[in-house]
Amino acid sequence: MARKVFILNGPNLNALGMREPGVYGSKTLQDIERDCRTYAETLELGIDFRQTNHEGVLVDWLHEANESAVGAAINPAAYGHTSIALHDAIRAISIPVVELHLSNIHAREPFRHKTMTAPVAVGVICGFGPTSYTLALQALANHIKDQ
Ligand code: CA2
Repeated sequence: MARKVFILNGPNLNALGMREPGVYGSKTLQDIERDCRTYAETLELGIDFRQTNHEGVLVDWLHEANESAVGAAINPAAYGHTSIALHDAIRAISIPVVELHLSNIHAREPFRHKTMTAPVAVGVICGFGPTSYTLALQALANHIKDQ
C-alpha cells in the first residue's frame, strides 16, 4: 500500500473558486484535490485531503496524521496567522509538516506576513496559486526521502 500524507485545509477554503478569483484563482478545492491526487500518484504517495472551518479539528487531524501518515501539508488559512494551538500541535508531532498558501502572504496586508506555524513547519510554500499544493507535496516527498 502507498505511504500516505495528509493535506489539510483551514477555514473558508471551501469557498475557493466562488469568490475573490483575483486573489485565489478560479479553481475549487475539489479541483485542487484532484490535481493533488494525480500528482501524488507520480510520487507513489496516497493522500488524505480534508478541509474544516474549525481550529480544534485541524489540531485533531494533525495528531491523527502523526499516527497514520508519513507527513502532512497544511494550508492553515487564517488560523496560520493566529493559532498557538496549531503551532503547538505541529511541535507535538513527529512527522514533517509543510505549510502552504495559495497567495503570496508577504505581498499582502501586514497581518498576513507572519504565521505562527512557519517556525515549526519544515518549510513554507506560498504565492503559486493551486501549484503551491503540488509544490508542497513534492517538497514533502523529498524531505521524507532524505530523512
Ligand atoms: O493564500 C492562502 O492560501 C491563504 O491561506 C488563504 C486564507 C488567508 O486567510 C491567508 O492569509 C492566506 C483565506 C482562505 C480562503 O478565503 C477565501 C476568501 C474569499 C473567497 C474564497 C476564499
